[in-house]
Amino acid sequence: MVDEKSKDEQLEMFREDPEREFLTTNQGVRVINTDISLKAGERGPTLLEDFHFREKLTHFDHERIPERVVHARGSGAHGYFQVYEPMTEYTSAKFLQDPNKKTPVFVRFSTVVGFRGSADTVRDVRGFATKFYTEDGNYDLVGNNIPIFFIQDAIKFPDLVHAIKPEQDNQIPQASAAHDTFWDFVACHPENAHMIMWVLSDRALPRSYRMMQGFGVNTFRFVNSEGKGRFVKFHWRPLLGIHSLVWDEAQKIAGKDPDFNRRDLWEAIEMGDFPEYEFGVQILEEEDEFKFDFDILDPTKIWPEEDVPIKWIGKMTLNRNPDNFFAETEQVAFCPANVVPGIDFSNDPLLQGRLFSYLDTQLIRLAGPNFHEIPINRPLAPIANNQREGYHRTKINKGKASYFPNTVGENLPRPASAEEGGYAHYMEKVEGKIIRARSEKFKDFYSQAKLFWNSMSEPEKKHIIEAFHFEVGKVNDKNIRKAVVDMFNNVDGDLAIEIAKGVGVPAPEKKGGSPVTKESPNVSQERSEHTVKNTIKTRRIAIIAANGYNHNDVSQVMQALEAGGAKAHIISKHQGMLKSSSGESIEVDKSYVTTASVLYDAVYIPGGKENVETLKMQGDAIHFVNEAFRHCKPLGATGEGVELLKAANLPDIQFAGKESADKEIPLISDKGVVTAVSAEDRSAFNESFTTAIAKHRHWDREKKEQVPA
Ligand code: HDE
Repeated sequence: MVDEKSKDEQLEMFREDPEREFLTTNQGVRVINTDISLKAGERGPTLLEDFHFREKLTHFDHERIPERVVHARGSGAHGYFQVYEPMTEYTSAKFLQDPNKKTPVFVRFSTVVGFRGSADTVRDVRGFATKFYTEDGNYDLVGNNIPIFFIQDAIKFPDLVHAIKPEQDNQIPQASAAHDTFWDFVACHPENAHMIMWVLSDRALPRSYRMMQGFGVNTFRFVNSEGKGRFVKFHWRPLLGIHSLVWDEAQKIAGKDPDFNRRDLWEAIEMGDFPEYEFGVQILEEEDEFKFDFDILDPTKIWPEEDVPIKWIGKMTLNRNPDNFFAETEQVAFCPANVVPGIDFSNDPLLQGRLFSYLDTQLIRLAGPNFHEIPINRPLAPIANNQREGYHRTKINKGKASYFPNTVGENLPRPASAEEGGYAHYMEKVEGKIIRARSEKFKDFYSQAKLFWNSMSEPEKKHIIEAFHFEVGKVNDKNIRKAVVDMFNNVDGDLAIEIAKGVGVPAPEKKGGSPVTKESPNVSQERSEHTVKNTIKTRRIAIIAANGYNHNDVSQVMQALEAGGAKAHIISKHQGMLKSSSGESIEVDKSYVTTASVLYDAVYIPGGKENVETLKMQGDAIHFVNEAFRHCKPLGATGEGVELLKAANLPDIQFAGKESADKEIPLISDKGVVTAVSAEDRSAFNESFTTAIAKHRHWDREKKEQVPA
């Protein structure tokens, strides 16, 4: 019986608490000294017979394995999955039948392009790979946070990856698409158009792995116990909503905290804020295969949710951090070909290639064919077959025979029938000539790129144009820049004109564009019904303070934030204790030099005359406010704290306060800047500030470009 604890229990057999009393060699011999090598005389050469020295160095010399060729940088977490209701009608997969069953999972989130030590917040697709340890064997859903892909056929994958990785001669740039070879590739491959729109959108800058969607991308199949198949696409949606960073912020975080997303995931799980994602499927009857103006096997196309709604069928909770990064997160091996009965493939040509590539890459990355024995990769279902040798084999199979059929080993292990749980491939009827071609509908490169563009909110459109300016603006070759502009003229003429303005090439001579006028609001993060803007759960709020702060203000706001599930940090010039105007004290969590506004979701400034007089003289405090303002984050201030916002010269913002000796302006919430001065308004402040934080960003401020950041 597989349950929530099964994988943990299996891993327990391999865990070792390192606090043993004596240091030993790998042969278990106690070591007498590990600091000084064995020498011929105090000043003589080191002796070869110092086996401890040799073992220690040799092991160290071999401590690296090749990083993944893509998705090298990742972070993992354990958890479990639970289905809402039996999916018997659609699939025989056992982990999708019983709502009481908790199937253990291991998830690895990743960036794609950067090397293992690169920064988290680069503009990139994010991997979202899930290993379900089911009673039928391991099922891997190896997805991304963008529902489509750059190319239509796996044979182009090496070209794509060679183009986007750092350039051949100098290995520049790291973890970035903003260079000539990538945009050359884009301009040579119009099938990229739709994916580029997504990659230049806010989707490529997730605020947190806990706040991004996941997609299976390729078309798969559900097959029920009667052998009926249906096409499916898989989706994950985070219960915290879908939220992103802004580009300037993302770049700064890459310096301030390159581990931003990794740390966020780790800390959330450590604090018990377990990330949760709903699992959804779009299900398509086989008879509807040709009903659409796109080919359902084309991985550069979504199935718009308006046409094929998502059925939300279960929930995944990530509740445990790995014990050891290398053993688990680095050595985990995902493969889209790892399926269980009830889940099958489609002829999507990208998927077909993926089915080959993952096992192949793992053979070299994990050095041989026995990597399924590495604890994190072991299924919970028993393994029995005749594959027994090869590097790093740990299992000791007893008996004489390693072939089938046999008479010396009771003819076991034997193949199972479908009724006994044997995997029966879906009996799809296939006909055709051997040919290098794709169906006609694959050639429509622009309609869904336009659909995506049409669906964006105004701020999202602005971000895409700015992303083009950054990415294409970094391309040295003007011909490539021009080719990109011309390519996107096929998507939307106005978009092409806007791109051209920022990248130093002329706009297209003739305004073009796809005729598509349809929208699909759920592809927009802002407009999507899958996003959530009514919770402040797990958000980080910076409280900027100095000596003389108003203790009542701080404790009230902290209480309200914590009640909503947010975390507040006190930030000041120095670490240590601050004294309030009424004599209490509070510990500073971070100093200006150890943190920055970009690492927080919102900023609050409490009252206190001395407090604000001090903050007004600190460029770092003013910068904190300015930067948060420019990144459209909620700002809150009460009492004299409002004076700091005023000192930061925030344009066109209305503040609460005294307008004249006898006129007091009450609580104001203007474009996410929430201020309260009178005691009465302060009681309403918490709710107003919390609402502003739940909204995440206040884009109407973006036009205030005069504010420095
Ligand atoms: Fe992958 N991909 N991929 N990919 N992919 C790998 O496998 C590949 C694609 C994805 O956290 C590699 O073990 C080909 C789409 C994730 O360990 C490799 C093609 C999607 C991860 C590989 C694709 C993905 C990988 C590198 C085009 C979203 C990281 C290391 C046909 C659905 C998994 C490894 C982890 C990793 C091949 C395209 C997702 C080389 C040939 C589309 C999340 O096998």
